[in-house]
Amino acid sequence: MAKYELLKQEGRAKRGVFHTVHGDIQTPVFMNVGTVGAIKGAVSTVDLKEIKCQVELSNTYHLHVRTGDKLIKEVGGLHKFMVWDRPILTDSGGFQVFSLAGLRKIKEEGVYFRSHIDGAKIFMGPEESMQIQSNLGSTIAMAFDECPSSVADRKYVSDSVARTTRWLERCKKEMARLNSLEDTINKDQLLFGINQGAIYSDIRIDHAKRISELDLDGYAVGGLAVGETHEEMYHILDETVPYLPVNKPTYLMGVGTPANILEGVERGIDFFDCVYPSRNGRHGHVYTNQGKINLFNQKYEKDMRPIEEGCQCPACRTYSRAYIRHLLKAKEMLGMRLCVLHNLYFYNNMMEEIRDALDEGRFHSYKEEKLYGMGQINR
Ligand code: PRF
Ligand code: ZN
Repeated sequence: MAKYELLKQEGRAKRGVFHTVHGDIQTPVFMNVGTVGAIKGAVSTVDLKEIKCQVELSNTYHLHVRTGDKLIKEVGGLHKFMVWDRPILTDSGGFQVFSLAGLRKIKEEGVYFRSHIDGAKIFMGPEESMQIQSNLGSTIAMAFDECPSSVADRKYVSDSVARTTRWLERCKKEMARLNSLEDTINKDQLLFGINQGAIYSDIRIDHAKRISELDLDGYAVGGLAVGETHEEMYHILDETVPYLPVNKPTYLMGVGTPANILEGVERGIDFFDCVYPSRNGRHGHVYTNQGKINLFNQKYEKDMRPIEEGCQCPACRTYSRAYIRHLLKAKEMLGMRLCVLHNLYFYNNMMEEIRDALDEGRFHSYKEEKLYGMGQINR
């Protein structure tokens, strides 16, 4: 059974549909980030259905250290716990351990670290990451990887990538075992491998070829948007994505701005996720087709227009820039919430526009128009 159907291509850009037990995912898609099982900014899973969200993303590491995956399994899994029946992707914990946890030590078997919540000693390796994600019962589990720094030297990156490959083989084996157990929440849990290699194209390409042989359910490009320039990121995508299977979904982890997403789609990416829309929303920074605006700016004081004219999001359908600005200044939670709802809608809606453009073979001109409107390119 082919899980991913490639519906159309325009250059390298892909329009596809990914069939999962929790429903179809139309790609390209943006995954809405709910790290601890909730979108920051008081956005509920009921809201997510109103803002065109197809996939929610949560984190293995965060749910393991707080409340715990065993408890979540006992109450029926993450879907039931957060009341969300559409697909959920869980990140493996590797990246979060490196960015959040204290005193970490990387060994062949996995990573020893201390929890950022209470300092407790924790060990996480490929098997543990798969076990936690299996307890959560997410639709898609991510492989346990190391994301080397963008300035790591060649020798470090090459050794790290070799270890990440060995970890991936262990993830695949453990996932198969867990999916065959009697009391597993989601016996159809899918596994995506993650390409690494920092900014070394040859290491990236060798790794992409190697992991493609493992016939996984999808492939991510990790280790980007970690300090390198946008041009370096686009170059790595140009070089690497052609070595990932075209008949499987591709995922660019933690990316990015609307412009980054348009450039990623052009280079063959299906899945994206990023905290920007929710984080910016919480600070009153909202996206429009004319670029990002800061609602704290005094010029919006008496502006009774919606954030974006014609936007069908819950904020714009009802409230004005002036009122939302007032709420933000008064530190009322509703202000934040409305901005986050608008921003996520903007991202999810842009993905729908991208899919429509691909369906009609006009992605390239759509992209140029969008970037020009947002002030990202000159003409
Ligand atoms: N690995 C994992 N999660 C990630 C990344 C990665 O490299 C990134 C890099 N942008 C974001 N999230 N497992
Ligand atoms: Zn809106």
